[in-house]
Amino acid sequence: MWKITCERGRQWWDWQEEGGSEELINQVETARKDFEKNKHQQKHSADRILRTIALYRPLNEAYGMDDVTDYMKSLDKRMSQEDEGKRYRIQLEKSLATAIQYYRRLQMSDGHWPGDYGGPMFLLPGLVIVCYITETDLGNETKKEMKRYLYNHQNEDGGWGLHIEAPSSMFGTAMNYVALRILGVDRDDSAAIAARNWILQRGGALGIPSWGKLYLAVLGLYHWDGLNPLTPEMWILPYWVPIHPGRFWCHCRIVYLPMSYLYGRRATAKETSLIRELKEELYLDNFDQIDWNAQRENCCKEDIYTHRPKVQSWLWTILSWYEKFPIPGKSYLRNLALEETLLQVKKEDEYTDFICIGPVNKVLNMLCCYFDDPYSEHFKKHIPRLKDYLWLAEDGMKMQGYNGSQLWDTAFSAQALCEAGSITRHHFPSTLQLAHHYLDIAQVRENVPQGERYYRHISKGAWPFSTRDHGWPISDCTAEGLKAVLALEACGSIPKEQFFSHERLFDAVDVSLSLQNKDGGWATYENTRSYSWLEWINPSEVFGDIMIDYSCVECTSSSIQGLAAFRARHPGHRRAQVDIAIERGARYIESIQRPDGSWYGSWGVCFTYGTWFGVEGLVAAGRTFESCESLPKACRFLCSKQKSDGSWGESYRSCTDKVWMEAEQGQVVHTAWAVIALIKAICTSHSMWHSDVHVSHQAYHSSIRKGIDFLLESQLENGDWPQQRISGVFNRNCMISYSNYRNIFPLWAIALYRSRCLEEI
Ligand code: LAN
Repeated sequence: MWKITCERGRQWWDWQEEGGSEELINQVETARKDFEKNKHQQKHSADRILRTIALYRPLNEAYGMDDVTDYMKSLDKRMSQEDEGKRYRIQLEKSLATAIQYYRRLQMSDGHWPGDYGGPMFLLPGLVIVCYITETDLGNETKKEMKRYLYNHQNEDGGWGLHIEAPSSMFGTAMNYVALRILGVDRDDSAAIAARNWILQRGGALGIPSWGKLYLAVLGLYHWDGLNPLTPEMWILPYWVPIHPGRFWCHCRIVYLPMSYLYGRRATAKETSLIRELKEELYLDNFDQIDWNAQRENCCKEDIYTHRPKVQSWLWTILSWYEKFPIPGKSYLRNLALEETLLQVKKEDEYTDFICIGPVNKVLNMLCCYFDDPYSEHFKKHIPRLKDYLWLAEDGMKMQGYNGSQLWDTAFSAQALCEAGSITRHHFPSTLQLAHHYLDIAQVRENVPQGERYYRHISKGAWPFSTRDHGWPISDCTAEGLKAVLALEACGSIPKEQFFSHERLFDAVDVSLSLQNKDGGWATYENTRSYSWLEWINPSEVFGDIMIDYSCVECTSSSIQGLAAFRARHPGHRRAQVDIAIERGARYIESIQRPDGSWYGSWGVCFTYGTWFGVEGLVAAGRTFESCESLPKACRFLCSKQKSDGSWGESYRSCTDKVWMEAEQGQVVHTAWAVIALIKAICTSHSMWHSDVHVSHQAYHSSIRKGIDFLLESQLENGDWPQQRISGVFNRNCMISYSNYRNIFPLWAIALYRSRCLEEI
């Protein structure tokens, strides 16, 4: 039976030969069967293994188990007694109490909510390939579950997409085909045949996008001449050059870092019989007779998201001459560059406790260290940290997009729970205390030593997205962490002696203020360090807008909200800077509102998500419905997208196409975002209960009420909500799961409605 272990936010699955009651095992098996039966319709798993195990823990063993039996009974009783008008109020309370009663049981002993952070389909193959090359054993049960995952997410046409809901692409298909074969699936297996046909019908794996070319090249399955140069010498340019990698978005720089080391060394695995077989299976022609140089720009049409401008192709041609022809001093420069890139790789490993910033550089860094010295301690330290990225669900074992979303989910959960006010305070206080504990242990308490040398921004006082070990500071995680701490400490359930010291809050504010950009907005991890024309040299065909860290509505809004919440508590601290930062942030948000009233969301699907942040940011900055144009416009936008059943539903295609695309079915997460935005825009205006304003808000109120009713109707009996479509995104084109959103946001919306809009009835 599998066991999930959580400690200091670290969550990982272990296989244990013994254990697991028959009932539990049956429930897990049923979950697997249910998924498989419906895998082409519902591609998103519902984290049923974690949840089954978590709910199975006896009450007294799990933490935060305030006894609510009597309370739940009393609600039923009141429901049957009260008159119609009051019954709705109790219905809301009951919905919240059931939701919290369910959700608190998923909380772990360190206070965080674990969850599946899968979605992308190009990550697991990277891990499998690197483990193959480095001879790292994953264990039979893990391999079995990985195969299950690959089978479950193969599309009906035999291919795999960039993410679970995407149509098949060469990147997805060739990578996952190789992974299947490495995991021991025979070439004559029917899934393998279907996948190979998909690849060969499109001319073979020659047209795999650049990242795939790199993975194949290290395996010896693609010739290095077929890659556009990943010149490591970039790293020894002076920093003032606008194309210095230190100026890139951190994810971009830190993924191309190990790539350029591997490319610079042409690091290639030794040939095995499997690799010889794959050389035949992936291509139509004989591997050794392929004109590799002609493949540099070859990318399958199914894969292309970002089209290359001509300048980029010229750049690659010039750089490939540099690779090809003898130039004096070249090998000196190359050695210098390899030394520098390896040093940068190793520092990133150390500073993140070998977790690394994300799943791509995690395995590539590990590979660099292996090629550097397979017997080194440094390489070995990578291995136990692979588990941090693995997640088991009913669809199988996957590699997640990060080492989890622990802090992010916990910060939102805490705020939603606080919004439920007396319900949580009176009946579930220990869940609030535990959440506070997680926020405490997850805050970053120091800066990276010699940070600047490694292009790192300050991190002392920041919150990361996942765990303190990971430690990369993020603007909106810092802000949401700060908001959550302030909300928890104001709710009355946290003992005073456990409060954060003022210094720790001040540190968070310092980070927040330091991250504001010249344009008034906030980007993700760092300030914007270069120009958007760098996108002309974006080498990745499948991702958009990755070159620099751009200001976005989400990070700006969260940062404004964090600063505003802090200002209310400590009105004297850095007051002038805080005021100015908030006002500049609000103007930035106004400036990027689209003509239709919406905001484009960069990290969630999509206009619903962006508009929720846009509204919250403006409201936190003091804008009101009556005093500005942006809020009414945003509300009109949202209402125009409401479905007749009261719900909202947006497709992930909004993110890729940058125009509103309706999802056929109402989504609870979108409905909650829209409802929260409307409530914040409408129900917080002080004049709302004055007669004339009240009348003009009637339509909005009924729209909000219909949204709330949809959420109430969609709630399951045990307090959960159904898992629907994927709701997160990155780099415009790849979707990612936020498995706890289905609980957090409906709960938050209903709580908000109850606390702010009920005077009306
Ligand atoms: C994340 C996860 C968190 C996310 C939010 C905090 C929600 C957002 O508001 C700001 C951006 C951020 C930090 C973010 C950026 C891109 C990430 C790191 C991810 C979506 C998780 C995975 C993704 C990363 C780039 C995936 C690895 C793939 C590559 C193309 C390098």
